[in-house]
Amino acid sequence: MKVYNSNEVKNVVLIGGAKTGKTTLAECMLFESGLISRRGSIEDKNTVSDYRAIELERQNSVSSTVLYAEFNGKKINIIDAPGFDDYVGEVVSALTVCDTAIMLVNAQNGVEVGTEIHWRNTRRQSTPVIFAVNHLDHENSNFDETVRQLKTQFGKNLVICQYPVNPGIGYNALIDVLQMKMFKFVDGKTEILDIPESEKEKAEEHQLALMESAAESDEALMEIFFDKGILTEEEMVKGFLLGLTSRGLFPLFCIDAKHNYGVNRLMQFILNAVPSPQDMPGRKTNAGTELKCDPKAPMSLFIYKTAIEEHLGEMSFFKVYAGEVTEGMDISNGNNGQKERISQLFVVSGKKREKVEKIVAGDLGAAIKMKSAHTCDTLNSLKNPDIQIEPINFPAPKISMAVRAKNQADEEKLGTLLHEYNKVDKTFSANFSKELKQNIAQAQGELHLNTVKWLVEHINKIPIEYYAPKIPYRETITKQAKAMYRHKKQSGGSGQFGEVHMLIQPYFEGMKHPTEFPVRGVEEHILPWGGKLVYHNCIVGGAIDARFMPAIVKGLMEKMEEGPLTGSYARDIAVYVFDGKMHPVDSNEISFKLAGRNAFREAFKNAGPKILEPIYNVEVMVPEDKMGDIMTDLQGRRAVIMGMESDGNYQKIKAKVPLAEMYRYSTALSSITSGRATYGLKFADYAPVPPDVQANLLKVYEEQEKEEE
Ligand SMILES: Nc1nc2c(ncn2[C@@H]2O[C@H](COP(=O)(O)OP(=O)(O)O)[C@@H](O)[C@H]2O)c(=O)[nH]1
Ligand SMILES: [Mg+2]
Repeated sequence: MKVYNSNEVKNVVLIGGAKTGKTTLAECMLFESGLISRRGSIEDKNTVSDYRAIELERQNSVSSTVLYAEFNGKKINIIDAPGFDDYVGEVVSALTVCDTAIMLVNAQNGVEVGTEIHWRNTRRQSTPVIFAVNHLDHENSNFDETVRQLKTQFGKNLVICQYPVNPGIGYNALIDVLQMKMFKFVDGKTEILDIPESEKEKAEEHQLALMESAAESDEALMEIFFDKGILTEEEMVKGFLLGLTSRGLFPLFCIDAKHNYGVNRLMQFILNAVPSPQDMPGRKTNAGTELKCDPKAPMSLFIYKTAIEEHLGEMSFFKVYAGEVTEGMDISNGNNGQKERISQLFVVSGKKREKVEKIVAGDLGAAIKMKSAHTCDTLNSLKNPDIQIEPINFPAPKISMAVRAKNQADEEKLGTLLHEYNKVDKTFSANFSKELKQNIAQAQGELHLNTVKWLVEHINKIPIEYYAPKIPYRETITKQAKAMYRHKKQSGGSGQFGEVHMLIQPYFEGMKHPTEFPVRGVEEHILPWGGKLVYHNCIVGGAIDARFMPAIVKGLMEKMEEGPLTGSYARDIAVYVFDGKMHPVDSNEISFKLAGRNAFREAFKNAGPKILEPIYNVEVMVPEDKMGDIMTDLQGRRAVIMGMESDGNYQKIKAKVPLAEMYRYSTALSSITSGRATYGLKFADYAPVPPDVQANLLKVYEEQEKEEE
């Protein structure tokens, strides 16, 4: 394959709601470029993009596919992204390396949840967007209504470059306002005709609007437009390039991906008018500098995706940001200092790979068998070994589920496997929680979890099941209490003896010490599970030897780790050991550890003990008409509403909600809003549970303890 220069490459990502036709459009683009001689279809399970077994079975994309089309002597890299929000990680990584997003819209449905979600992703990453209205051949497709919804939702900077002449069954003609021609699709051929009389007025209206929009992007163009009242196609294209780059203009095209109508023209537009990698602002580095796409600079490339490919192992997908990478090149990983050699260099189209000698700044490629390179790493030439490009901002997981192998014997294998899976998918993680004694999987949603389950069961042949995760409760106290405990054991030879008197009280910043005894020493323990244990030595007159103090603290710590109420971690407690007794022969460390631990347990019970539960900050984006239902549902989850903001036709509800009430929230939200809402959550703090909840938790724990006895 030819080596493409930076200005001969365009990187586009296909986004949009599920089933809008992204994968089918990708197939058309490959066909138009001559890479394939026959277009596959979703129904026949033979598209280049959806080639993975899971995608063939489900007939939708679950991960992004990297493709390319060589077209008119240039190269268009295409990333076909999955539509469902559960796979948002794949979209975010593709948006990071692509310079333009093509948003597909189904003309039957107009703006869908997916359209809005993906729009927000492009906004976050400042990616230029082109709209491609698809499915124009359906009986109930509605172009005008689709455009109206797009304008309402995404603003007036939407510029109609094409409109359909005969949408609906038999659709086969569009007016191209940029060229002021009619495109008619007959028997696999495109006829470019003069605009018929009946369409002239409408076309001219659109043309004027289009010129105005293009002129608005640039003062020089504005002047030409004022002077002459018209812009040439070339001038318009220049305006488009500027407008797209600054997100001041969003061109709209018409396609029919099923019949491959309008795709060739869309590709021409991509070549001529969308930003090339050199037109885009540089990528930020961790050092705060900017890495502009410069083929002459020392080489830096960024790994945006890692996939496990059959028979090949890990494949690293990258974008070259500066310089050029060649086969056999020695490189250094900016993130971990490891040296590597690029043994084989590829360009990829679905599962097909072609070996290449060289890839230049701005272009996408892939490599295999990297020793220490992971997603988000920067690999550099040895001249500039330390560059680290800013990592991809992957969304935090939204749901947690406990997961286990159906056969106990597979448990260990599963743990390793899920851990490996995190390398490939940064929006999924699984870790064994020592606290909950469960393997906790975290993901974007239930569809995401099910995809992982499918892969583990079909590819690794380990049957697994998800079940409810335990809640990481905490325990603390609300008032002062005293207790003493004497540990005494007389058996045969040497005995055990230790007696500890203590006072405990809630710990908080600026709390006051009790005044009845002097504080002689303070030890502050920051607990690994949050909060503190502050230990005060108040012993006078040598009632307990200093050498037994560490044993007492150890005993306390043991009980803090397995709280007296429900066995959960305890936190934020101040302990004062103010008296005790020793035996000249029988006192030893173990005795004081036990005395300390049991005195603590007794005191704890009388100190107004409370169970605390994790509270999360939850943000829900809901369509306005569903606000009431969502609020009612949230209130049923013991939520405290913190505020509301509007964002287009959406309302953002901010609330604090106990984690215990968020179980299966994504399913509930989805069923209330028919999948039109999204949410995110983040740990906020611990707060006491209401008395009825506490009573119930105590009861459950007691029963559990009895069972274990
Ligand atoms: N009639 C019609 N069907 C289409 C069109 N584009 C895609 N499809 C069909 O819509 C379904 C979803 O397409 P797909 O490419 O998988 O959508 P994706 O989820 O966005 O990748 C498939 O059955 C396609 O054959 C179109 O323009 N017209
Ligand atoms: Mg798809």
